[in-house]
Amino acid sequence: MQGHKAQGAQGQLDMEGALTARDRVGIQDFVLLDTHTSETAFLGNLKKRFSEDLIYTYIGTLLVSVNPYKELDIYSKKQMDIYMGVNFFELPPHIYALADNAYHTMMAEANNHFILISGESGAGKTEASKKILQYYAVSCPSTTLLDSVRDRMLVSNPVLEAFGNAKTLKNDNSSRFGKYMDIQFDIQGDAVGGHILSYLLEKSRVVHQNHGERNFHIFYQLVEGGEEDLLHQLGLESNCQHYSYLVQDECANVTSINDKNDWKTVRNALSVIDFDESDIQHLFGIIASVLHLGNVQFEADSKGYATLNKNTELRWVSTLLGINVQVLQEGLTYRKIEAKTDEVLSPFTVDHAIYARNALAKAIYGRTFTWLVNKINDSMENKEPSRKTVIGLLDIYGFEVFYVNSFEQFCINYCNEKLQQLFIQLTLKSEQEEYEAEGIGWEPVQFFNNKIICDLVEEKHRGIISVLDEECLRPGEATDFTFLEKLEEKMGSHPHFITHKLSDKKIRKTLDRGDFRLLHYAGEVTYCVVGKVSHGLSLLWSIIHVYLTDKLLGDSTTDPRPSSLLGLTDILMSKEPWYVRCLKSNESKQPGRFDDVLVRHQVKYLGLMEHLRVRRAGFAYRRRYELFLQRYKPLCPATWPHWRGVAAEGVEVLVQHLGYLPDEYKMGRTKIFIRHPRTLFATEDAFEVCKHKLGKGMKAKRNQE
Ligand code: AOV
Ligand code: MG
Repeated sequence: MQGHKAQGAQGQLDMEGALTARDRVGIQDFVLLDTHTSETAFLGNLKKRFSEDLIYTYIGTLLVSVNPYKELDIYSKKQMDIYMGVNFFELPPHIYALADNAYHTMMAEANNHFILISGESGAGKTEASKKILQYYAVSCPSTTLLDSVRDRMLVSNPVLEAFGNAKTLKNDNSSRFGKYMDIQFDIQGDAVGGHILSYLLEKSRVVHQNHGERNFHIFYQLVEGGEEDLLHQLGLESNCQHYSYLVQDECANVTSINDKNDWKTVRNALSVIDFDESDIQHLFGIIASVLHLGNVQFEADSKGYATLNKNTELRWVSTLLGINVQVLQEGLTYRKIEAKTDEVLSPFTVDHAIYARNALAKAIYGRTFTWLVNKINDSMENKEPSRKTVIGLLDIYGFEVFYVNSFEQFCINYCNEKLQQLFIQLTLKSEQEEYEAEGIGWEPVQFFNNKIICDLVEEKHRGIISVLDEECLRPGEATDFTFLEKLEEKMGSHPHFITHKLSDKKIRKTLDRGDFRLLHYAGEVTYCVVGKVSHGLSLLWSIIHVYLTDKLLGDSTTDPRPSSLLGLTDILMSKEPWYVRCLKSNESKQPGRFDDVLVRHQVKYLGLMEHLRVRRAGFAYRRRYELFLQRYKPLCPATWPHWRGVAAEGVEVLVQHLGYLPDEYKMGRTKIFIRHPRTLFATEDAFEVCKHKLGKGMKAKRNQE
């Protein structure tokens, strides 16, 4: 990514930058909007741009993206070239500009960065993260060796999407796991490796899907697209209707999805990431075993205990997993109880046997997913010990509300709550605290801090997770209802927590006795505690509690284990942040439709207006006096080659010389604050020219010598 300006860029700049065109295309950076405090003006600008297919707009360096639900011709190689090495604000807003800016800052400052992509389900996070990865993979300088690493990084996407994404009511390709990917760059700026962490795969989908949703894509791809030989070896029929895990809601066929083609893509991708034939057999053997397991049916014997009526399916599971069929059968129909000297087998009821079967299917799938992520990581690993910097990409599942919300939604929405908290801490809060610390005059901006909701969930001894922990320590005594009662006892008066019992008459009508409702930052969600979807087993949440401790908080007793969500915050806090805020344009996935109410709601809860206010009143750039002076001192005779006084005074002399207007900058205790990026860019341009001259001068001098 060389620092040259491409020719084509200027034409576009003129088109969008000219005042005459302003009415048509709106303002490309909200910071420059005249009526900056008005939400209506904000929405008007977004809508105007959206109607011209301009889906990206800045708030300073934050990128707002509105899902167009149609293919736009803005992601070509030509477009990438246009954005390469060009200053952020010189071109129309683009995801490539953000990617490029993060890259150049990383190179200039030799530090680590991350790009946080957020927004609700279907808003365009995964698409945005793919565009960023493509930009790095395509634009970085290339060698044959690196090409293969880059190919692997790129194909990791279709593979992980096949196994970790599914059709939901919100999104035909919804991520059902959280993904954090580090892209590693060497000292020359080449992309040389990658590493993925996965979070909280929604395993329950393997055995149960809500109305109108599907299982993970890979099942349909295998059954619809799998070669005859392969299906034969796996004992599968090429018909989704045959598998009970796939037809719970009869929506196997979705117009936007072509399972046959996707199968080919995944097969090719697997060979790129070093899957040999035996790995492939192994992988799909496991996937097939899950489908066979789903078809294992139980009947009640005369005492009401579970028996297997026919065991062809079980034989396939046994063959594919290499487990003795007898052992498998016993495992599904009996519980082993350890007595003093020997083991006693206690038979399951049909409900329990189904539960055990489903638990096995989920465990198998979850482990396979972790194994797959590890394999992908092996193939992208860069073993060179040289120094590297990274740009991390975070793409998790978005906030979601369904008709019935279970423990999975609770985890997903809590994840989103945590990310919003991180955003608040890093932008609204720390920004304002810094002005205060630096003694910069400042009118504080009010914002809603969602820490109160994070605490409600995670606080030690008092939060929802703690209560669940306690209940899980009382096997046999705790039930769904005692859990709910405990919550009511502890949270009773909390402004963000409601249950049937705690609410007034009007709200009570909208709640069942087994529900609790949280007022999340992004909206209200009613969670069902009682086992509506679990064949009436008691303490549903405690059963999947393992999932929580294992996946959310990290548990060293299970291995291989996925990553802990709490660790993620630390990973991110140690890096420089960039933000992409994705907005959903309409609920019906229609191209070009902009639903004002829906977009306004998102603008509100994402805190975009507050962010704009802080940005607008604040300063886009700040540098420590020493660093600023060190870099730009050649631009002023009084500071070049050395300034012998205090750094802050040197900076003052320097910026006076450069003609900074009083309104353009402020001098803090340790740093200079610059209001608009254009001021810094002008200085940077002058510096480039000066460097060039200085370089020539030094070369001439050397030649003379
Ligand atoms: P998400 O990642 O935010 O949802 P996606 O990135 O999967 O959402 O986007 C959903 C769909 O919107 C995609 O499949 C595309 O059809 C369309 N789309 C999104 N961004 C663009 C774009 N820039 N250009 C064209 N179409 C786009 V979730 O994973 O459900 O939270 O959990
Ligand atoms: Mg996604």
